Amino acid sequence: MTVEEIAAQFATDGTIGKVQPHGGGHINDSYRILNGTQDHPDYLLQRVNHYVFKDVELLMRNMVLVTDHVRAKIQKDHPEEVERRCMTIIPAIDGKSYFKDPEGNYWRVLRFIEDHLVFDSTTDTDIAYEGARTFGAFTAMLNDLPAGEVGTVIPDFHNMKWRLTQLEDSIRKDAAGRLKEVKKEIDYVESRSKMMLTIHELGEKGAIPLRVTHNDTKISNILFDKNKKGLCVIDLDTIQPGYVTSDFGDGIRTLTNTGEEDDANLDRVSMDLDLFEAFASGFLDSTRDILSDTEKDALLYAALLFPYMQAVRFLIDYLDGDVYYKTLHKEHNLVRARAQFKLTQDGEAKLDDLKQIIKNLA
Ligand code: GN1
Ligand code: MG
Repeated sequence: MTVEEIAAQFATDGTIGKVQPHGGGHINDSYRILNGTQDHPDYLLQRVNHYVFKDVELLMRNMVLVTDHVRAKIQKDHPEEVERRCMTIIPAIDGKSYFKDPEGNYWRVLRFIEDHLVFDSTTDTDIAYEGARTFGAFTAMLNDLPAGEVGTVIPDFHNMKWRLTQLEDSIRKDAAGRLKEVKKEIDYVESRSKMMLTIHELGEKGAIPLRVTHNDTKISNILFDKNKKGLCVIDLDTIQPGYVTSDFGDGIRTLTNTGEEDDANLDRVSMDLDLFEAFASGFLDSTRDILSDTEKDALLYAALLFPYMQAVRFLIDYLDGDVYYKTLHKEHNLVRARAQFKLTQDGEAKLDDLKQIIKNLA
């Protein structure tokens, strides 16, 4: 089926005009459906990667539950802007929240939010603050949705213990014959594994609660309005039960990096303290009243854990032969892993500063 034919399977208003590729992302494919009829909204058509997301029905059920929950809150505070501040899922004509094509691909349609800004990265601390405040507000709106009500889309997604086991497995198999190239990286992983299990252990003990978490809090998953105020949290695929540290940690990982996620020049990769402070400040301004002291203390470890865990994930995919992340060249996952290890090391070197910043804000 063509994307136009697929778009026609949904209960959209107006007519389907041009359908054009939209945005980046390592996992899903997105298209913007331009409305062929004036004064009718555009839409976002997405093919959900079902290699990564094994249970798309569950994923969509979570997405409906969470957007309904959040919409009800936004309705109270910003009744005039509900459709800009919350994703709207457009059902398929059979009423389902997705459409499965004859080849077995899963598709969904969302209302396109007009006149937004997206930042793939930023050095502007106001934008960092706003992004974090918006993610934190999302966490806070979900505070009263019990974690058990959403399903687990990717088991053990941010479980460091399991990621280490997965790495051992990939080392043992050495499926792509690349093990010999990554000895140094593996030594580093081992040398830090104990500290990096801190959050996992707090969770196991029940010292930090399971919440409904977003699990992919990069700045590009926030839509901003034209005044650079945070508008809407997007990319809700990985919503599932998790710890608040995921949403803080992945935000820090992606936002504070002075280099690229896949920077080949490691001198460019470091953790920017001003951006760290801005993100922590925005996140805590929205969540200060709902987080426990133990959760607040755990945020510091999250700042190191998330670059480290992402590095391990890229390393695993490199060893496995690039089966998970889309790659642009043969060494891409290795380059990514090295950049994320560098970010972890820089965070370690700045640990006292990070600690002080969180302490002052919490
Ligand atoms: C993937 O596709 P994207 O960019 O939203 C990944 C995240 C990683 C990120 C690294 C389901 O997210 O967990 O942090 O790449 N998503 C999944 O860039 O694995
Ligand atoms: Mg994502």
